Amino acid sequence: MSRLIIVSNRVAPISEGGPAAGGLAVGVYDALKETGGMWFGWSGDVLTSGQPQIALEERGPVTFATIGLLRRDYDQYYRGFSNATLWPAFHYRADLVQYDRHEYEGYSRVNAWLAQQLVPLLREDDVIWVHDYHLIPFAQALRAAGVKNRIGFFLHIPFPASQVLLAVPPHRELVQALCAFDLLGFQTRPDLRAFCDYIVNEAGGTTAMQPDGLTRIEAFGQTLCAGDYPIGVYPDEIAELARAGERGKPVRTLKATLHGRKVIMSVDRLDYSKGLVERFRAFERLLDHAPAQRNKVSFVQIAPPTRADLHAYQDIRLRLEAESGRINGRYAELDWTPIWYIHRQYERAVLAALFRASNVGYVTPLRDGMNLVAKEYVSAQNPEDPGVLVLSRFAGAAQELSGALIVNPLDIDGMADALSAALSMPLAERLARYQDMMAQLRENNVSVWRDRFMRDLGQVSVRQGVSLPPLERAQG
Ligand code: GDG
Repeated sequence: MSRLIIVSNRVAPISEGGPAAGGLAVGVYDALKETGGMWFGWSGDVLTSGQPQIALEERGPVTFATIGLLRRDYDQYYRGFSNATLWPAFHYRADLVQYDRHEYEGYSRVNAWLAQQLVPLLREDDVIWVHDYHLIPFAQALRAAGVKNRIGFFLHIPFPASQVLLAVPPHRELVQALCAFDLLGFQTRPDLRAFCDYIVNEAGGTTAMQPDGLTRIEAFGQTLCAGDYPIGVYPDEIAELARAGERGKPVRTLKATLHGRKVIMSVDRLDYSKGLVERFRAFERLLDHAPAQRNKVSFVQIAPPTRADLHAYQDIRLRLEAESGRINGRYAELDWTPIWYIHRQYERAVLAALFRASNVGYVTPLRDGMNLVAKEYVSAQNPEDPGVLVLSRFAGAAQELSGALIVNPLDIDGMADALSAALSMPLAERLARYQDMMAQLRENNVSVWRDRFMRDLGQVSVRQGVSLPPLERAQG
């Protein structure tokens, strides 16, 4: 029986009822419960001294294996190369890339060290699924330690165009490291295409579409497969959460404060990739151009803090505070605040209920691998009176959610027009768009995402040269 080993930078905290966070954690935890297995990664602790030790915790068929990071490792691997170099580059922000060779060495060192920690816990027929940009060299490190198991990788963020990736000095080493996996998963076809473009035009490798839909890649003396696997949500569970919260206190408070005004809703980690400043300006432009909307609509932006110890994140926070203050100063009246900017986290159920209570979901990242909030917003709507999704073309979700009003987040007038159209859209059109998107979300829910990846990982046998049996389900 093959066990599943999930490796991610952070291991999602699991309470009795399952993970509190969204899509990825829920989907991955479900897979682990079915196949049995282990979730390995950083505990979230940063140690100032001593030697980090793995903590093992069993929950039914799932083992959580977590380990702390030393301060220097946290600074170089996580804060430095992962989040100050790779994150901006992969989100097409070459202008924000900060590169320090020592941080890259730290990134490589921590990947090797984490791999060494995992090796003694592995069995011969384990299947390993590694997640995201923090762990690009992980398979290479496992291979160096003699691990022969099948190893897959899923990139949650975009894969950038070659000319942007070249801004990361060790780009070639990173792509070579990716080629040590057996299967690479990207969120969308454009991401997969960008990767293949690098392979062919920068690495001198080859790519070929196979009859099974996977792309076979040969580069750096390795053969592997790659595909696109758009991550989903569980739309019906979110709908149920939203419905259950309809009469809850947060929604009652919102409605009482709005006095019948319409509401535009956004929820994002406070990240410069999410296009918040442009979004605020487009709302301002709506008020500029459509005076009839003044005092008739409020925009609620929930933006919990994230990576607050990085300069670029302090900067976006200051810019956003300035913009919301400026716009509110310009338009607010004694009984109306145009923008409610809330720099705080809310419970998942509260967010779902707030989505349902709002008229427009305003999701306009400058770049986003997928954007689960777009999918959660649609899922949470009242099927009889749904709100409208305004969605950036640069979110991976725009490849699937054609029922949204698709916008370019750099086109402020275009976004203001889309907001105006969304606020006045007749019920029949809202219903048609909602039903179209819900059908898509149900068809590609998070189990489908996970099962497609696991099936393909179970079938690729290019490295071992033999066909390994598909993964079995855990008993009981
Ligand atoms: C990365 C990729 C890709 C947000 N605020 C609160 C809260 N959230 C939840 C949302 C959603 C999740 O966090 C955010 O997911 P996104 O997909 O929108 O964005 P990233 O965090 O950047 O995620 C992204 C994703 O990985 C999965 O592959 O889609 O492109 O960048 O679920 O609802 N949850 C709670 N309180 C909050 O205040 N409970």
